[in-house]
Amino acid sequence: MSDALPTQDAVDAHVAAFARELAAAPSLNDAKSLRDRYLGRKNSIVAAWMQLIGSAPADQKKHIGQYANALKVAIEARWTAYDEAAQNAAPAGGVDVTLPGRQPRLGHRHPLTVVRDRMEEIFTRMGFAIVEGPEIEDEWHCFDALNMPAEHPARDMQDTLYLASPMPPIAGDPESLVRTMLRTHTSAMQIRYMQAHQPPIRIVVPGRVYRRDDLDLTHTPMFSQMEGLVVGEGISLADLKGTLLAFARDMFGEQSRLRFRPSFFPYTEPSAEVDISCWSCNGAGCSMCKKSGWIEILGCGMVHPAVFEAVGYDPEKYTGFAWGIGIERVAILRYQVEDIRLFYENDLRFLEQFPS
Ligand code: 2NM
Repeated sequence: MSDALPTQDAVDAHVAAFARELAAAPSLNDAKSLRDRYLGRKNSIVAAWMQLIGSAPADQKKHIGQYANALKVAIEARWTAYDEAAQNAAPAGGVDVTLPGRQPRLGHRHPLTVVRDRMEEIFTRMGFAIVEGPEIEDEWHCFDALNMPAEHPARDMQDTLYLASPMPPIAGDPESLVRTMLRTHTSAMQIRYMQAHQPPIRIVVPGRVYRRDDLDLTHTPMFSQMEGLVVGEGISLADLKGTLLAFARDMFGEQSRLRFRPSFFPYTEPSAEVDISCWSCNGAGCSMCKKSGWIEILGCGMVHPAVFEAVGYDPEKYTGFAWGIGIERVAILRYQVEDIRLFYENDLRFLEQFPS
């Protein structure tokens, strides 16, 4: 092509060929050497045409000069357009697609949620259903049905957070106007569940409960519980002990042992407080268990016949057991947290210590 005499057709042919080759150039370096073949000072097509001017007859010098210049301008224009597009397409040096991407900052579950999820998983595998209920309750579900009559000290304003307004009345029913409160335990939901279902029953009820407490290292007016309930024919204290031991071994390790101490709850008879062998020293005595070898972990008992009567179950036919465990207490023991308030302050310096 460089041999072709400078004519307008030759200019058009060179420009078309340059455009075609430029579009096919596999890299910027290939494109640059292509450019040099057309525009370079030496040995390029434009340079060859420029040289022709010197050796051409005087009457043709002007035409050859015009075609050579037209070719130079047209090739330069195409190169500039290509080069600008290439500059915009990638930063200098190009993109290294083999570099690892930036890690996004991931959130994680709250430590109380981790503990609650783990407990739910254990009981789900044992065949329990997870049930949740309302946090605003009435006195019958929270106290009366649980064998806590009107004079019971737990019903006192000192302990319970009553709401200023009653539940919305049901039209035409004056008795529906009842005093409402924040539930002091999730047992109110066990009552609701028994009213709505016939035995056999196997449920755990996780959720927030409220008490009129001042804040300190071990108390918050709101905390979380998980209560469990099993009801059926022939359910015994042995079933209670076996269920809680299976939970303790799964949650705190196979070496766990349990110790049942007689206690009192209005809604169970007999009642017990349960200690677990210290998982830090396995019972030998350390700072974790205050040198006793045992750590108090939950309360439990066989459901009181008065509770069954309140929900319309025949206490001659059915027996059952129930327990209550504090989720914060388990988390405090597991993670050795000094102050229960940390769970509710949302300070990231605390929460980031529990990645999971
Ligand atoms: C506890 C300890 C002992 C309990 C009893 C019931 C119900 F509704 F079945 F009567 N629910 N939860 C119970 C029994 C709770 O918490 C320390």
